[in-house]
Amino acid sequence: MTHENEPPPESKLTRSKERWAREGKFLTGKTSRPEDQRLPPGQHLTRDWPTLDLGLTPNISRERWRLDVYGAVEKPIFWDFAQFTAQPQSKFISDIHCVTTWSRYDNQWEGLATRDLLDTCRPREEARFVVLHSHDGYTTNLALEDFAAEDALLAHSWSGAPLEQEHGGPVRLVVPHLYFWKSAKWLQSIEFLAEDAPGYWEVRGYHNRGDPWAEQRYSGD
Ligand SMILES: Nc1nc2c(c(=O)[nH]1)N[C@H]1C(S)=C(S)[C@@H](COP(=O)(O)O)O[C@H]1N2
Ligand SMILES: [Mo]
Repeated sequence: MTHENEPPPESKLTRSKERWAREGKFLTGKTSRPEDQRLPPGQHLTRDWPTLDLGLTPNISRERWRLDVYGAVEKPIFWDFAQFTAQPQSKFISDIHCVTTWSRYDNQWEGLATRDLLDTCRPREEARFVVLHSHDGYTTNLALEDFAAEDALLAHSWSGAPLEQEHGGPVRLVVPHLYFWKSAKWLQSIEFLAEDAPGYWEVRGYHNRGDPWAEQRYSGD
């Protein structure tokens, strides 16, 4: 993982990160694993990249795309694509684990780290959950700690090229430590909430959290 922009030596950004570190906020329990334990239980490795969605492929150009961040935040955001890419850029390499049992290693993503987004929008004290809203009507929910994982980002590029429309371009969320249904494609808005609000698959029998290492595939697992 590399973080390309050097943050200023001291800012409200670094101060809030220090505070989170003190409070143990956003800890996901993620640890680096030896290679033979890299594949979560019940998963198999694939080299291609399957497309999974509701059967709609919203056609949103980078010119028309906007990001709306609202709800329990000190500073709501409404960015066009140029404003979005003017934010600090991160490049993360991570594995994909889909609940339908395929996994794909070493995906190279580029975009805005969710932690950098949080430094800008500043969730209010009561904010505990995040709901992602997408252009196809899809929604998915995350605990704030999961959204804020150190390798989670709002990605506009994959393998050095603009993220393809079928994979959620212009911008999708990527949360590598959870099953891939949490990684909303065609991202439209991000809502911060005090109470949890299960999304499209979460109200249709999928697990509310979706940790692949604990095989949290379906509710009741
Ligand atoms: N907007 C939106 N995001 C979505 C979905 C969807 O239907 N709509 N499907 C989810 C599911 S179930 C999976 S497995 C991944 C698939 O991403 P991919 O098509 O890039 O492999 O996107 C997730 N994000
Ligand atoms: Mo999925």
